[in-house]
Amino acid sequence: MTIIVKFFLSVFVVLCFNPSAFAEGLTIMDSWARPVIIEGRPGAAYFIIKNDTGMDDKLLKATSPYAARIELHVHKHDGGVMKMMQVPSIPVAAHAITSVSPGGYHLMMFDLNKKLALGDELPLTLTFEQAGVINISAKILKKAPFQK
Ligand SMILES: [Cu+2]
Repeated sequence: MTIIVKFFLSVFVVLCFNPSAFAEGLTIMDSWARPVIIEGRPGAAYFIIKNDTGMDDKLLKATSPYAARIELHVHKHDGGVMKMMQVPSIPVAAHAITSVSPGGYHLMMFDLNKKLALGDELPLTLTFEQAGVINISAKILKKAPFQK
């Protein structure tokens, strides 16, 4: 087997067994959500969007069977005060990464019909303008999976 064939085979294997969700060159990585132990409290979900395409894209909508409503939010510094506001979409430029993470963009989930305990999985359906629908499962964690 030539080196090149081996290379393509290994890429194929990586793509097949990578647990992150991807569609049309858009990859969602490191998805997680905060625990919600008290009923009625809103939840927050985070992930990293990697756009390997040559086209700008944007997250337009998120839904979950566990939440009546999910809003796209951003945190902004405004006169020394951290404010949270709803945004119509979350952009991810061509060949770029957008981090949906604490202190920045996040998904805010309202009227959860289920407590989110550590270790649980939260199914999320993300709709992008270009890439379409991507289904992910966010792990309930205290902090981002890449944080030590
Ligand atoms: Cu929020």
